[in-house]
Amino acid sequence: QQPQPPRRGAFIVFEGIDRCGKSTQTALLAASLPNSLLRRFPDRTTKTGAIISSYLSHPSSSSASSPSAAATPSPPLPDEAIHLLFSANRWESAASLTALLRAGTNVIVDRYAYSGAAYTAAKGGGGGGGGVAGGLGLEWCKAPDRGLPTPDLVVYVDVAPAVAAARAGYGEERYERIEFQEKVAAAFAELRDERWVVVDGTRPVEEVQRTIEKVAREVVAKAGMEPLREDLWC
Ligand code: 2DT
Ligand code: MG
Repeated sequence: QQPQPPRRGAFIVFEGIDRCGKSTQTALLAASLPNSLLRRFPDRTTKTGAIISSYLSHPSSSSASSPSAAATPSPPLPDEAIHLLFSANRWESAASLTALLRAGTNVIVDRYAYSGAAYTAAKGGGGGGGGVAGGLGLEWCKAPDRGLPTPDLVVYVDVAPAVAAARAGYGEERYERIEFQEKVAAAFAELRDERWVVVDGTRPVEEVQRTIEKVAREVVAKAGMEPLREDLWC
């Protein structure tokens, strides 16, 4: 008898605002789900990731005119440019993600293209389109990620910005301000699709974990019978 090719793995994405508990929950799921691997975006270990990491550690707002700009050797990156770098950072990993999935590994990622679109759109003055038709509008923000591997499940860890802000370490990186996070949350809401499951991130960690694990196991069972899609937002 011929050996069967492996069932493909499931592609599970976690999304949410800063300090919603995604990192805790992705780690717990990776530890409990057999044959799984955890990745995160931005992947700060690559060349684009190094630029992104330096951008994020800069404490200023999204404005390109911080007072310290004159003292730095290169001008701050425009919102459009950093957006494209975040997308490039995902495209760098796309082939390795699909290879893992095809080989039967369940791939769990902490943030993906939804964060990419939501965080940049939040700079464009709107939750969603916010009346911005061109640069930084939601459609513009989604465009560079079109055609990436499509998740089988998006777990949205839902926590109100005011609750997240009270958690440890808040405010260390760019974007960690309540007013901005409100806009990010509104943009996420516009990106919701049929693959999303919203979990209440204010429940106890173990309870959230059990809820997510149950959904994830169902998705893993189904994903093995469906082709892998590389048509995000197409
Ligand atoms: P972490 O706090 O999860 O390390 O994320 N971000 C993330 C974007 O603006 N665009 C993207 O495409 C991604 C993946 C969200 C660091 C910050 O980077 C933001 C928070
Ligand atoms: Mg963060």
